[in-house]
Amino acid sequence: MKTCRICDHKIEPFMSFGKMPIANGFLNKSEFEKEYFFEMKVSFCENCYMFQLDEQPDATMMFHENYAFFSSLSKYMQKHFKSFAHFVMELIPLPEKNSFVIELGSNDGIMLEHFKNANYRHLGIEPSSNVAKVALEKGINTLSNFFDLNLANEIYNEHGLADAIICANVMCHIPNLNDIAKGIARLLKPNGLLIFEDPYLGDMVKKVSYDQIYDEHVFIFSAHSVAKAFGTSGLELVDLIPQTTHGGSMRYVLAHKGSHKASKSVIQILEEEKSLGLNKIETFNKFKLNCEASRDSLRELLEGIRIKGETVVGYGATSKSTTVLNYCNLNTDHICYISDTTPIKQNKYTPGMHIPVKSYDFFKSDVPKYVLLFAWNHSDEIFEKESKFSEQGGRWIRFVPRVEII
Ligand code: DWN
Repeated sequence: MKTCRICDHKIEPFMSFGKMPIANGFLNKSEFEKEYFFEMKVSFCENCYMFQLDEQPDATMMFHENYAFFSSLSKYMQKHFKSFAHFVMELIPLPEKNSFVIELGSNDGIMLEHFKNANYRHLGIEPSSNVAKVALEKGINTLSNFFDLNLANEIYNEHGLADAIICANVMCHIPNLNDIAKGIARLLKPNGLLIFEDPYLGDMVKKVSYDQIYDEHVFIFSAHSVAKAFGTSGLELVDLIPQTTHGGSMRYVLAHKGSHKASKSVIQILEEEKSLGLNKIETFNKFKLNCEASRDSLRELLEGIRIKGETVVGYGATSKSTTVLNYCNLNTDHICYISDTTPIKQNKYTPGMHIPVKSYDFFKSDVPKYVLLFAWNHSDEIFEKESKFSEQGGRWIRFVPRVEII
């Protein structure tokens, strides 16, 4: 019997996805033998409503000098982070007032560069040194380190308090969330704001997008669980803004208790979550059955194509694809290679199932009939980019929100 990572309440996993490799652990053939695996089980805490991984590999196995994800590779995400930055600028004092912005997990500076260009005092914290280096080369103040209460104190001594602490697709990666919340409360000005967004539990349950569950995502948040987790550090929800990014995310705005008036959306979305049952274990027992059904129909569909002697290639060697490939036990019999625009992933093999990752040029040189869309959260951008594929009779296979050929 384990205890909850947030409230120490006793918890029991409600499902297992089986043995999983490191989601972004793209590797060479020579590394196959020593590849690391862990059993990926998930739990739901009925006391603080936190959806969480039972076991998470050590952070240094996931975030390091060869981290394989660069945020700026998506044009849509570049636009999204520009608007996120301006959303924050609207809520804090102008740079002339010496306002200070800190971003946790600032990656290659895709968002913080807008604050730099607008002359805000800013600081990025990015543990993966290779992506931090890209930001530093853009002149963005970046510390390559993991954020915790100690680092918060060091930042306070050197820079003082912050008007805003922001992050995107990062907070749900941090297992010692209680310590982080204390560090943030320590660093925020009395009327400062914490603003972060992450894949949303409500969307994951509705769309059965189980591929949001992988080693880096130790939590999948809801407004209920965020309110509880940050409440113990004196921070409360003041706004909730649903986002379409990453297949459905939520932007959480928090502040020191009593410092800001909460918007109507906070009550409204908490009510919606109750009606969706995001505070009940039964919802996740049902989610388990939906995941199994999705897995079985994807396998069946790909088996059917294989028996017909047709080939399928994958589009986007996402972290999410590692969960799908290993949970559904899909190998090169089903998918002969996956195309990806990320140089560090190309000419390597996917974690666990060892499917070759090829460049986009390779994909364009021989476009097959069937393409399995692993980067479904970027479907608008990809369908626009690949419009000729469908016109020339190409068929997309997708598995979120349902398994189908389109
Ligand atoms: O939370 C996380 C999110 C923000 O990013 C991280 N833990 C890791 C990562 O997750 P992911 O790998 O599932 O993210 P994406 O954004 O779904 O990855 C898209 C992948 O697809 C990238 O490897 C780039 C590739 N891609 C492509 O080959 N052609 C993407 C687009 C848009 C394209 O046109």
